[in-house]
Amino acid sequence: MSTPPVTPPSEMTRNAVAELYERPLLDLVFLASQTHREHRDPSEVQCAALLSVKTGGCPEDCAYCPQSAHYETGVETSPLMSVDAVRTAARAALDNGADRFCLGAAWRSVSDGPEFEQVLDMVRSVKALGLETCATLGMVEPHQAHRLRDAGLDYYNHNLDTGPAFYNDVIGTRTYDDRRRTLRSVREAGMKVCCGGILGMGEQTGDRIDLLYELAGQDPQPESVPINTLVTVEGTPLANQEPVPWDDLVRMVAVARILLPKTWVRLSAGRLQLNDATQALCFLAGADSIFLGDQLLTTANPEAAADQALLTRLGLHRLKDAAVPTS
Ligand code: SAM
Ligand code: DTB
Ligand code: SF4
Repeated sequence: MSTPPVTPPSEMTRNAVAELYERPLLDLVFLASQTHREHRDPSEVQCAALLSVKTGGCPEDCAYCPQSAHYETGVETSPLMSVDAVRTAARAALDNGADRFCLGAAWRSVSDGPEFEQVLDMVRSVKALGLETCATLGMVEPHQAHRLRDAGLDYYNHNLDTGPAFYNDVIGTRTYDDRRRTLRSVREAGMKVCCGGILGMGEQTGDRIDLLYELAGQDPQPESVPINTLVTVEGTPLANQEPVPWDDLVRMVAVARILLPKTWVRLSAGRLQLNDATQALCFLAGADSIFLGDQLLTTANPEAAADQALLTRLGLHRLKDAAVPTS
């Protein structure tokens, strides 16, 4: 029988993370499921909605991204949305069962000025609807992070994307340390950290282990970890990557759950490419969060009705529905 790790997950060495990662898949799923049940109600699924408030034309060269101005992807650029339009989208997301609303902008970094003020107003108006708020706007400086927090931002999403050794193969216009700096600004401003990565970009197993080690070693650990599988987009350098084998994804989710026992582990981009059985195994392995709604930022996500049907079939419920008395 497999024994649980005795070292606290946040203090595990890189070798210990690798040993965990290499355990037999079903042992891992069992251990992850046990961990999940010790810390949370495993039937609850946190549901975030995503809205691209400024789309395309981004100066960064992230090789996976349809919004980079470096590639011809056919994504139409659009300027910053109005606060009213964002409020309308957030209200619709709330009605559809989302509990968190995430604003995404195709920016390299936040710049002080009228557009940032408008984003702060967006945060205030989403917060006023009673939704948890999240934003992903690129790099932020400490004073900008403070302003976002003061406007009512609960989470800031900034992904490390992969391990440090593989990172430079994917992104040339900013460094791993830039990302760590932004994460520090977010944390020091008192916001919750949403930080994860992408599978399927051509990384080795060791790079995935490096990413898990990085995420688990943050002190405090991120409150939310999105695990994306690459959505391949024509025109990007990674357009022809092979799909991620289902068991690789389940393994990644399981190890993330064991290493980050109190964190929301989100089965993030790429769900449209997964069948129901794989998603079910991911939930068993401790995934407890999804993006809800048929659109991610520029690519498609499962229809809300299909997700609701899947959750019902698995005996899971949306976090927002948990507070509703059943009798
Ligand atoms: N521009 C900001 C930034 O990069 O920090 C925020 C938006 S960016 C689109 C947020 C994250 O989406 C990226 O860090 C990456 O992890 C994820 N992402 C982007 N394109 C993706 C794709 N094609 N497949 C999977 N994940 C993707
Ligand atoms: C994250 O980790 N995944 C989301 C969110 N954070 C911002 C973004 C996924 C984007 C997928 C490609 C697109 O739709 O443009
Ligand atoms: Fe720009 Fe973000 Fe896309 Fe990178 S991931 S190109 S920073 S929008």
